[in-house]
Amino acid sequence: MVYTSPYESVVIPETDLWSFLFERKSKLFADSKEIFTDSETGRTYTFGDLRSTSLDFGKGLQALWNWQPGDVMAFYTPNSIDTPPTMLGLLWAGGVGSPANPLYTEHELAFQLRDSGAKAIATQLPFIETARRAAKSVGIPEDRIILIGDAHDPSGHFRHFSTFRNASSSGCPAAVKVDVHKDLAFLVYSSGTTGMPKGVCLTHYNIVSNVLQMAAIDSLCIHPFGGMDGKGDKGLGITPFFHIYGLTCCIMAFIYNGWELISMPRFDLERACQLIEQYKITFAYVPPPVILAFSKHPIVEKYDLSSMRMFSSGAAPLTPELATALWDRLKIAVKQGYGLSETAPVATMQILDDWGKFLGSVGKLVPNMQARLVDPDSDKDVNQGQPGELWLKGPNVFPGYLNLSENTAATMSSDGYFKTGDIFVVDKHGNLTCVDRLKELIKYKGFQVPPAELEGILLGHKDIADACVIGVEDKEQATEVPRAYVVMKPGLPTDGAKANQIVDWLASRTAPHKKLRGGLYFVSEVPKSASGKLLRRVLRDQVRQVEKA
Ligand code: 4UV
Repeated sequence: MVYTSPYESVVIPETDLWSFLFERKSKLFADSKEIFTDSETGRTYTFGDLRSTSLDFGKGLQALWNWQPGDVMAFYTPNSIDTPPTMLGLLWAGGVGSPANPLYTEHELAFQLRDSGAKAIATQLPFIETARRAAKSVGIPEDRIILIGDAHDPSGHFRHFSTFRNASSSGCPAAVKVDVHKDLAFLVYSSGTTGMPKGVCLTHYNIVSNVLQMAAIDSLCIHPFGGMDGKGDKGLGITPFFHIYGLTCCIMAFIYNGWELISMPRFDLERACQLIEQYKITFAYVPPPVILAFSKHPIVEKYDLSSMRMFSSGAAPLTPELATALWDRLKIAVKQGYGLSETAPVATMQILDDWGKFLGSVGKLVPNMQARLVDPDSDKDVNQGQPGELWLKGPNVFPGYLNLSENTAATMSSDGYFKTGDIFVVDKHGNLTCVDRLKELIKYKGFQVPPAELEGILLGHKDIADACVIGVEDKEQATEVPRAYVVMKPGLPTDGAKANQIVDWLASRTAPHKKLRGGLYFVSEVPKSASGKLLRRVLRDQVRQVEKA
């Protein structure tokens, strides 16, 4: 059975993202409307600033670097209010943005730079050393590293993006013409259903679609120009801009809707509470561990959070208990959304009225989306109420993984659906609930941890013969955590000290969210199929059985 979004379809214009955001015929807000404000400095971009700064930067890229359509720029930076104008200027010039986690190691960053074919890197001063080393290892010249943020390089060696303004010519030619269905706006990285991180190609049309699909749902939840205090809604920018969640739901949706985002460079609970009180913030997009912090931590009591009307939770499952705990304590509703990098990202979302009626659900399909729930063994639809793999179709679904046609083919059905690798049930109202994950991906606080990547590093350890990494639940932190099962080479120690040593050894080679917080266990073998394929799921099911008993 094909499930169709119950919401009225939205009309999606065939427009590039820059023009979609900045050249709307019937703009509903003034150029002076504040859109991005830095939580620490108070520095602000109004809608008009964003437009002119992005235009200047785009022109500067063409004039100074001869930037060509399709050229990729990596963004290796924590949330900065300079990311939106830089990213959009890049798009204006026909470029493609590829954001990376600023806590990536040199090796992790180099992987993405190489794979995406990045021609330049935008970063901030504290991250310059890692950026420089990664750039060198893939042959990006040092003068193609530019700085954003408040700090300039005192030596002047690394150019600040704002200096591109001075180089720009006058006049305002249109954005570089793109084929909105083929040309990419973003290249984000996800491991998908299996293996190493892959470049998820997202076209201009994908992103424009998702902004409009979300806006249709938001119009049922948020009152853009009313707000709690009559001055309009304000969001707290906690979600990382380097993840598709932040990129679409924070950067693009806020510009489109004319909302103000108070952008935090990193999440800190007390600082978040201060900002909510100070700016009278009304909503925020967050992952579940942030809901946990607001519902449990004593520090929250010190602040007046009465302006907050709603959290939207996504990127990992939110339990009904957590949603209820937040409401009981603060009377803040938390609705849930679901999606993936491959769906740009929002595929389903609760509306505010539904959150308490359908606790644990991720809501209904957003407009213009269709879905099937399928038995992955037979590719046949399951009966309603039965769990099945969620397959999705819609204008926000990506065209494929970069240079990986086999992976792309494996993830698309013959009737044009994208196979999510997540198991869902649907109720008679069309509310979807995620009940399990078929794919091997682990999510630590909403961040991706690809097991194959950690296993690959572990196998590079001189003492290790084999390894299998799975996700285990950490209820206290409301997240999964990665755990390794390791086979040592014969005769080597398998005690706690050795396990800790390997955990630390691995941690020094990865970004912090990939740390083996679920521990490392020594085993005599890891489960494999007759053909030698690692059976992570068997191990995961065994662990679940033991934990249940
Ligand atoms: O590719 P990715 O890292 O993408 C995301 C997307 C986050 C979103 C999407 C839509 C929203 O409305 C929102 O608020 C946040 O994280 O990881 C995709 C995988 O993350 C899991 C699921 O396994 C996906 O395949 N995931 C994402 N959201 C949920 C979830 C959820 N609400 N419940 C359970 N799992």
